[in-house]
Amino acid sequence: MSVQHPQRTHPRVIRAAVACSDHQLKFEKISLAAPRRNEVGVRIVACGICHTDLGFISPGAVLGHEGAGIVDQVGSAVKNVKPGDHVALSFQSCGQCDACSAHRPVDCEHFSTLNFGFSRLDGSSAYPQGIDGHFFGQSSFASYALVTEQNLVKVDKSLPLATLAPLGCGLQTGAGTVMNTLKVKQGDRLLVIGTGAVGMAAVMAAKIAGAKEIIALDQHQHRLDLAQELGATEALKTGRERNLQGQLDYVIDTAGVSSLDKLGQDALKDGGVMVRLTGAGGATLPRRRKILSVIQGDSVAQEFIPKMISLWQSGSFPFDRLLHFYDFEEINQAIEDTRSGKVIKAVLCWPQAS
Ligand code: CXF
Ligand code: ZN
Repeated sequence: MSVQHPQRTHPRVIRAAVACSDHQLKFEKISLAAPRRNEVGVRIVACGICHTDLGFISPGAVLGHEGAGIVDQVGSAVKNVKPGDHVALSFQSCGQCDACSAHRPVDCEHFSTLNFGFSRLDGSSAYPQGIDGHFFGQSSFASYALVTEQNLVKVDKSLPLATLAPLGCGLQTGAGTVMNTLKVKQGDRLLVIGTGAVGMAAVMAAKIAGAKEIIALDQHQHRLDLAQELGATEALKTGRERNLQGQLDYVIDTAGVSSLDKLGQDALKDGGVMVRLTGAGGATLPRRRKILSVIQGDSVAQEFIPKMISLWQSGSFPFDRLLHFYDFEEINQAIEDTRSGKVIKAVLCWPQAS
């Protein structure tokens, strides 16, 4: 006989880092509605900071989209997780449109609303008036988030949740671009512009794929040094680039700086492919080259996050070397260090009850 747990139906009080008019984030106690039938309440343990969060800071917003935590409550229609399960969170998709049915959640017809609309798909909000939540279907700069089965990935309880948190966006984007979108193979030559978390993940994935030349370009020497430890065969400092004209199979632009984007285009061989992970450039294409705009490395999070975890466990994807852990209370400092480039991937952690 199954034991029935009473469902909590009233709102709960959570702590959330709410953006203020001075661009600082301040912790507030706010109420959050109980999960609907398709929703999952997750107690957040940690959350990475991604540059996309910084671009959406506006008064009332609760950002955060690289959350990881423990399932606390599930709605009646939720099938694949139960309270106590550990989960990593990723981007949101509807699970029902043509693209989702075709196993391409990055092309979900509701991608913009679900990830950037600060509401559920039907326009409602589980947050109080004046608070913009549901960012990427999670708003994980908080002690608790309401998610769905589409943006959670169940992970083994023995794994460190704070380490796994950034897999859900930045690392998935960089590694997925190399493995899923470009399918880089042995002997290929590529340039990675920008060695933040996305670029570093691309470098590590290209090494796994057996690329012959992995050139990293960045303005920070400390990042270039780490990129070389993680697999880059050559490091180029911005402003001191060498001539790469027509030499490369692939260019991955994670920086979105138009002069570097142009350098990347010129570096491609005929038939070469360039991926833009941020909007930049707009130049014409006099030669036969392809420029792709890629979201989340064309990943299905439920497949790609376990793949990254197993590559990490085998030692070939040492993404933990990119992480700097902060207490959640230090969120403004962590944001400043992310903006300045002092840290590659800041991860905010709530204190854990022992
Ligand atoms: C975002 C970038 C903008 C399009 C959706 C995905 N990736 C990471 O934050
Ligand atoms: Zn992101």
